[in-house]
Amino acid sequence: MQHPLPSDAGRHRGSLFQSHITAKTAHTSSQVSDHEQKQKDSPRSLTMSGHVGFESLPDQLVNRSIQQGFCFNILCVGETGIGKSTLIDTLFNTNFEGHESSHFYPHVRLKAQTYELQESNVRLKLTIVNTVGFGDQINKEESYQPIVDYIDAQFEAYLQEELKIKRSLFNYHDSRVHVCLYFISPTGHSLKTLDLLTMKSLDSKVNIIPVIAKADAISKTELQKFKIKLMSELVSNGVQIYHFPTDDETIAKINASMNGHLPFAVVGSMDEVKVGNKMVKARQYPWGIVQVENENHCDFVKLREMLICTNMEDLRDQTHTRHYELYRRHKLEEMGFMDVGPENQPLSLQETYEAKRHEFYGERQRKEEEMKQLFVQRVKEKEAILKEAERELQAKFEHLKRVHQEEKLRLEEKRRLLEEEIMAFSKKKATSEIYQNQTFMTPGSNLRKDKDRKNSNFM
Ligand SMILES: Nc1nc2c(ncn2[C@@H]2O[C@H](COP(=O)(O)OP(=O)(O)OP(=O)(O)O)[C@@H](O)[C@H]2O)c(=O)[nH]1
Ligand SMILES: [Mg+2]
Repeated sequence: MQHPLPSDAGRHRGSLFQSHITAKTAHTSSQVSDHEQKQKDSPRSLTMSGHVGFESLPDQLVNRSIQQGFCFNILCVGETGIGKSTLIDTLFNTNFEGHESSHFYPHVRLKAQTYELQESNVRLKLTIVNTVGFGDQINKEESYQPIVDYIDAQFEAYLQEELKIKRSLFNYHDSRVHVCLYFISPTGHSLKTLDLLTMKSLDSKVNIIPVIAKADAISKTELQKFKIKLMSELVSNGVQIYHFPTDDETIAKINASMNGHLPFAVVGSMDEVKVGNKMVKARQYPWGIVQVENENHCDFVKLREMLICTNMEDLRDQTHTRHYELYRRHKLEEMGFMDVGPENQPLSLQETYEAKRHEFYGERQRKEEEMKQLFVQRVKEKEAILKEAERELQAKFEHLKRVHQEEKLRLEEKRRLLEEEIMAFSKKKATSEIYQNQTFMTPGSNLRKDKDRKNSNFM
């Protein structure tokens, strides 16, 4: 399990095509008997008569790993000001120029920074990812989503590189998160809902190591009770935290005992204080000094030992073989890839591809047919609507024509009557004029008498 491999994981570990090769072998061999199969599978052990040299293989691996360097990515999740940066600085004995975050960000975001470190001849590309604004919003419902998204995005980037035809995993900067240090407030009470929800949504994606931050703020007896309470809450809520592996006998004992100290209660400080005749990292208070590296004061040394010295490679390995594998499996299944067919027969990538293509064409044809039918139906519906509209228009037109005709007839009748009236009137007028003229021309007529009478009145 503990093999000092660099980030070039794809070459040494399961690749996309391996499952296919294994499946094919199993399929052909199912035709021979179990006994024969066992004989075929188990290699014969032989004794060599002299030195060959492959005993240097582990050294070759070590040399190559040292040449290539290592990478390790830490995600720090915790409320603003809980001591994330101080702890990381103390862990790596460096000042990673961090800035204080504001408490007024509307959303949680993640800030990643990569550093190149070197210890003797071992180079480490270290990425520190910090949550910014975690726990500061009034509504904390979405606080963990950006963290989940960040972890998934790093898996996705690796998967995309792995799926490339021309992949270069050997010099790929693996940004997948190897460990999540989850900072718990030293309240002495219990986990907050946000802590539980966040850890629950991350536990299948990353190795979580919970730590009790600023452990100098809690008394010794309270701390023990707090640790027990936290662990029981994690268990009862089904949160899977990272346990130091106990399957490698060289470190099984120390790891098993360290698992009993989880969650580590840590204190961080880069300040050096003189204790006796030695300068030690500590936090100084009016009533005394908390020494960071004193195991009676806090679990900082335990965390550093476990995280950096003993289990860094296991954390990298678990990230690849467990968390990334799960992500990759879900993603490939989502894309329609399967190792076995519906009747449990092994399926090659080619077969899956062909089946998918077939399914895709079938689906496309079905969709095309559906679209065609829908189109014809729509055209028919539209035609019917248009015909109906035309019919209505025609009826309207006929109605108007009839009304117009009737109006015309009525008007013509009126005109005829009027003309008759005019004619009658003209006749009457002519008759009356003739009569008037006759009356006027007659001497001594009444008209003349009237005129004379009028004239005499004026004189
Ligand atoms: N009592 C105590 N204070 C600590 C401890 N670690 C850090 N602090 C103090 O807490 C304050 C914030 O520490 P940071 O390390 O900046 O916290 P942070 O979580 O990185 O803060 P942001 O990045 O702004 O979210 C500083 O004043 C530190 O000195 C600790 O273990 N105990
Ligand atoms: Mg910080």
